[in-house]
Amino acid sequence: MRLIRFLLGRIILLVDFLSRPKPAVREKKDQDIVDRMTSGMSLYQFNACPFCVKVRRHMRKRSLNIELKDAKNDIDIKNELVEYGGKHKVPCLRIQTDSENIKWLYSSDDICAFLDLELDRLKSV
Ligand SMILES: N[C@@H](CCC(=O)N[C@@H](CS)C(=O)NCC(=O)O)C(=O)O
Repeated sequence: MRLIRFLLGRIILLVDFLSRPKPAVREKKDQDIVDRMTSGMSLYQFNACPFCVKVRRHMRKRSLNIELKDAKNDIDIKNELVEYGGKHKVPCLRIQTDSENIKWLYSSDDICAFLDLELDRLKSV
């Protein structure tokens, strides 16, 4: 079972690599604004999880530079996710808006939708 899961993971990573979306290109000043928007975010994820790959592709296509945290191999990050996020499930987006305001958003669909909403919000200001 472990071997099958491992092999499936490698296939997912290979297909992802071979079909990677092109990143959006923005003027530097616009990318700086987007980078500021994502600066308080980090994605807790597993390298070969298909839901995490989906979110990473979503980020890449939109050129969203969000810090990746390995919640599978790094025990401190895994513990952080469980303690503050509430469960060991990935992907999970940690969103820090200020020193007291931190949100933990689970589910790949919700994360992708949230990121698009944030981008739309930037365009409208
Ligand atoms: N519906 C969720 C599914 C997420 C999911 O099932 N993630 C798996 C990894 S692929 C997980 O976190 N499993 C918990 C574990 O392995 O401890 C999503 O779209 O994000």
